[in-house]
Amino acid sequence: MDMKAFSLEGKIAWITGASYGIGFAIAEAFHAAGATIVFNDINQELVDRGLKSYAEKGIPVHGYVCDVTDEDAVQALVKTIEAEVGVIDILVNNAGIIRRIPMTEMSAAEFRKVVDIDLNAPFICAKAVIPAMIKKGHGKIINICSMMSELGRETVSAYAAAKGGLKMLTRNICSEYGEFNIQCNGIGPGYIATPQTAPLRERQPDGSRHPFDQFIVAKTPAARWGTTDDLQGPAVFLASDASNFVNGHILYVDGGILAYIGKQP
Ligand code: NAP
Ligand code: GCO
Repeated sequence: MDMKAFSLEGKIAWITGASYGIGFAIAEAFHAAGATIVFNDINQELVDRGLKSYAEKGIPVHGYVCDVTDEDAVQALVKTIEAEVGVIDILVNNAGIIRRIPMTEMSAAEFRKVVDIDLNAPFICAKAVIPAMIKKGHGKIINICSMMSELGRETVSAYAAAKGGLKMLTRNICSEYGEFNIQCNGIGPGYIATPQTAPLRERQPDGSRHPFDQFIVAKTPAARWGTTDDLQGPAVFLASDASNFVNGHILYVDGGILAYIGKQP
């Protein structure tokens, strides 16, 4: 086997919401594999923060302000990227939010906002890049799903509904566009230490670990929270030619948590 199959040389990758966190780590890995990196975030402050962080790592990037829920803005951004950088070979739908609110206390507007960013936006971004991928004869779309694509828990009804839908959107893009040599797969991170999960890891007033932190570590065979680095190899694999016959698959990168019933208390 030629290991060049894992290379992203010559490829243009757009990672949404990648000023920091998981998206930033994926962009870092794609750069190391040879890709040209494009990222967006929701405002100039975050894009500037991202540009500074990438520069500190010596990673040349193209950064743009774009709210991925705004279809006109996304369509315009893709045209700008095509003019300024080139046709997008790899899309990573990473931008996402979570709101942890008991369902009966959550407003419909709050529910809609989570679904808009976590599910509607991946549809909007994929719809914007697929036509050029068809013309080019290949494309890779990676949707950042979640363990909540499979499991529920208290207070995350909107997020679980969105991420469950994102799993099926992934399978449907595979079904509809696989014949054009477009592979659409998902990555389902387990519990990863990023700003999004910081509230679940906060030290208690007495200095003890957060109960949820202790719960997750006990529930994970790897006995630790994941890091964004844990997602880099799987992301490069799904973005590369090495995965050209993998389609509609959700690759769970969770330390084994989905396979494990949990330690006896
Ligand atoms: P994060 O630290 O909150 O970063 C998400 C990024 O997306 C932020 O830069 C955020 O900007 C941006 N964003 C939010 N709404 C946007 C919009 N409308 N347009 C453009 N950008 C937008 O999250 P993360 O932990 O890196 O997670 C990244 C992805 O992985 C998300 O889809 C998340 O659901 C998923 N995930 C995370 C975990 C985990 O344990 N961390 C596990 C499974 C899946 P703001 O800073 O303004 O919000
Ligand atoms: C939560 C967490 C999870 C993780 C991730 C797990 O509140 O349960 O935020 O949802 O972010 O999605 O895969």
